Amino acid sequence: MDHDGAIDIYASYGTSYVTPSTSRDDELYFNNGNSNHFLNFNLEGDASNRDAVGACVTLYGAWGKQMREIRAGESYGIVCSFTCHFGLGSALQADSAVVRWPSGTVDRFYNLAADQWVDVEEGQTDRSKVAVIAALGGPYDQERLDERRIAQPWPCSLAEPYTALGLHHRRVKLIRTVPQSVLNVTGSNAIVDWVWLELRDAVNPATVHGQRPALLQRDGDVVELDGVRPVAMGIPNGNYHLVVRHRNHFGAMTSAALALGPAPTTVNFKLPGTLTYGTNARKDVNGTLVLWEGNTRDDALLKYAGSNNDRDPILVRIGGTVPTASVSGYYQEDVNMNGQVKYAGSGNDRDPILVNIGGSVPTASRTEQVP
Ligand SMILES: [Ca+2]
Ligand SMILES: [Ca+2]
Ligand SMILES: [Ca+2]
Ligand SMILES: [Ca+2]
Repeated sequence: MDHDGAIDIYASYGTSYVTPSTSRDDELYFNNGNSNHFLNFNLEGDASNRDAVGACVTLYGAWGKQMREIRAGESYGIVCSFTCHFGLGSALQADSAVVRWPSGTVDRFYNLAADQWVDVEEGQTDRSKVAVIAALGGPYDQERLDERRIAQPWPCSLAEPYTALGLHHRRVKLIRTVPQSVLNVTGSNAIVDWVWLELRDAVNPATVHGQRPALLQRDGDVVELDGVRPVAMGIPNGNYHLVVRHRNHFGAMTSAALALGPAPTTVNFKLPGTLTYGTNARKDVNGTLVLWEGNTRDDALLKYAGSNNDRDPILVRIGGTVPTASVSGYYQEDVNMNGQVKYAGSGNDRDPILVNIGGSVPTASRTEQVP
């Protein structure tokens, strides 16, 4: 009932099969749970029936293997939830989940963090796949930051931050999380942060058809939540513009619509040859194109001064009064993404905003080039 992962039970009493009891009230066992963990799957069929009756979910982890089937009914007059519920005990993640549909389609998920509801649409892990490569302006070209990340994992959020930022245009019920083990990878494939991919309509690119949170590696690969695979966008194969977005950087969109299918289509936003929508959608750093950083107030404008500027939130984050103060953690105001919000002094998060609007006129602004 409350989606906390501890199953609740509703019991009704009747005098006959379908007549409510006049002597006994219905009862609700409201299970508030304990310290154990869970993973739940909600399935939606496409080629198979919509309720996914007959589908089977197998979950693999340190405990071995568990299996659940979606059944239409258990007995006369009762019905069980169509949700596949798995108790994980003390385990914090599952190694993989395999969903077998009545149609024969198979969907596979890897490295699922515990305590989440996973929405699965039939065939989603094999649709409209993209192998995106991109770079963020904030942490880019700062060698020492990269070195630090090799030695010490970046304090990245386990949950994607975009749901909370209200970026969803389309129904997405899932708050996606990754296990800590995915974030502990070091070297060129270390995870820098969450990014957000969108597929836009080929003719009217303001229309969003599909969205996914994904992970950005240090070398620029944008990957699934297993930290490795190209991203399956989960919507039918077809022609789409691709948008890559980040919580405090401007997004960028391909100027061309791409024909996407089950084999990953590579889109390298770092290359000048990959044309993007609008003018100067990306920043040129010695020939590599990166996303513009500094959009601490997540709108389509980069501003240093005036109303709704992106500089003030930095000061507010560090307390609002002492400009030399700093705060550590995973914050939108951390423009250069070194794990620390700083307003003044060396390596502060304020200067890059001024640089990106031109460097000299504080009242200038820059506009995001995404329709
Ligand atoms: Ca409950
Ligand atoms: Ca890589
Ligand atoms: Ca802004
Ligand atoms: Ca910073």
